[in-house]
Amino acid sequence: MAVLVEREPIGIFGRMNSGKSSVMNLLTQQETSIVDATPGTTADTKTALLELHGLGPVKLFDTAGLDENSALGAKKRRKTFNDLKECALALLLIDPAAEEFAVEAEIIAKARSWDKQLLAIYNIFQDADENKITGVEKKLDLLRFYPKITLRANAPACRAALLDFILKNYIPQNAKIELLPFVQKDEYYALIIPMDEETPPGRYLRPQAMVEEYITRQWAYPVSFRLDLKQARSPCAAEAAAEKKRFDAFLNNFQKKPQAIITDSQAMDIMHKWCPANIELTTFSIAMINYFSRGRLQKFADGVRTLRTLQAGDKALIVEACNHSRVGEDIGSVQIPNYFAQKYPGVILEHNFGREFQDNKNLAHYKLIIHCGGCMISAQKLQARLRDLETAGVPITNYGVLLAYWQGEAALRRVLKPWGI
Ligand SMILES: Nc1nc2c(ncn2[C@@H]2O[C@H](COP(=O)(O)OP(=O)(O)O)[C@@H](O)[C@H]2O)c(=O)[nH]1
Ligand code: SF4
Ligand SMILES: [Mg+2]
Repeated sequence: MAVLVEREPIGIFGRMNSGKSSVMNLLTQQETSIVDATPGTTADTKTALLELHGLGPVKLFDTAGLDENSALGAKKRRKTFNDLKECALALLLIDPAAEEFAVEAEIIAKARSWDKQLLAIYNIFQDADENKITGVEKKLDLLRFYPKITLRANAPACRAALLDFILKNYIPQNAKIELLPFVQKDEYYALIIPMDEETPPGRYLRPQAMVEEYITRQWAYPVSFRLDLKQARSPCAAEAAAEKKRFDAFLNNFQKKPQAIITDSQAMDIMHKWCPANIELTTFSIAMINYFSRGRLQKFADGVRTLRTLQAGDKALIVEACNHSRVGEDIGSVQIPNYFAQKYPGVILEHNFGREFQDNKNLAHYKLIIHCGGCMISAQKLQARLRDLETAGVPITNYGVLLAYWQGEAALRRVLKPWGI
């Protein structure tokens, strides 16, 4: 069956006469758009379908300038912003010789609020313009979040450098990533799902549903085990032993042992001890963050090391991507804060739920970000978060990585191993 690959939608934005149509033609290697010194030459968005080496099928949008002050200009603006919404990547053309950068600031602000990737292109009309770039960056503060290139849009020789720049910095929408790359056909996988009295009936949480569906789709067999966490952690040895016995019986019933156990991160304290050494172990939260960050689990594994350097007075931020109702022994609002109170007294914990993170202007104040699995936000949004944190120089880790780390180095190594880390 043929798989339909979506074209990568890439738009070219900027003020009139900044060289947008020239960039369009540079990329298509033909006169797709009219290039002319008359302001407002590109009246309507021009699109081109092409294959870009290394990126595959692309749909390019050459848009009208956003700074035309007329009734027609207002219509062009609406059209252009609709195009921006449709694009995954915005190429922002900047003429460093411009006097002010209101249009550019507006494009960046819109691209940010829509979680678009953006790459800035300084188009040099005269050699002297290159010296003006530092001035542009002082006036356009938000530019610091984005990669930049300097070129001459009307010089065919600049095409290779521009393509290279796009390839290096753009994370394609079509980059497919496996949810559980270690899953093999005809093998069993045990899912550890501790429900408590408050867990809403009727459905699995999204991470559980995604993992179960993925394993089934790979012609493998997901098998769920409801772990009674309270009993497993009971101070009464007999009670804890009874739960352990139930779990052992579950595993012993398999003629062929499960290849891996995927557990709720909350149960890492138990599973690290109970999961036999010959069965791999990882968590739902780790699977989610790796998937939605498009394979950047290593970054979250590196981030957890920051814990060693935390001191009283430092701030850490707990981020939950959705506003789901928080019940019982919730990881973000109960487990992690309790643990911090014991292990890192004096470290200040703050929370962002749902959309709060986007509006948080103080990211640079945190020593560490602790992010949930992120299953309710788009990969695009998570990429935007990672980009901002990288610019601010703030490390990030994840619930699953953190809860494994707290069980010791061996537990951390174990949950990362299935991912080749
Ligand atoms: N010298 C020079 N002229 C350029 C460059 N890029 C574009 N132009 C000229 O600037 C004018 C506007 O270019 P165009 O691509 O139509 O800009 P748009 O309005 O942003 O689409 C045209 O006369 C181009 O030939 C460049 O890098 N150097
Ligand atoms: S977005 Fe985060 S908090 Fe919400 S269900 Fe997914 S992993 Fe849990
Ligand atoms: Mg044009």
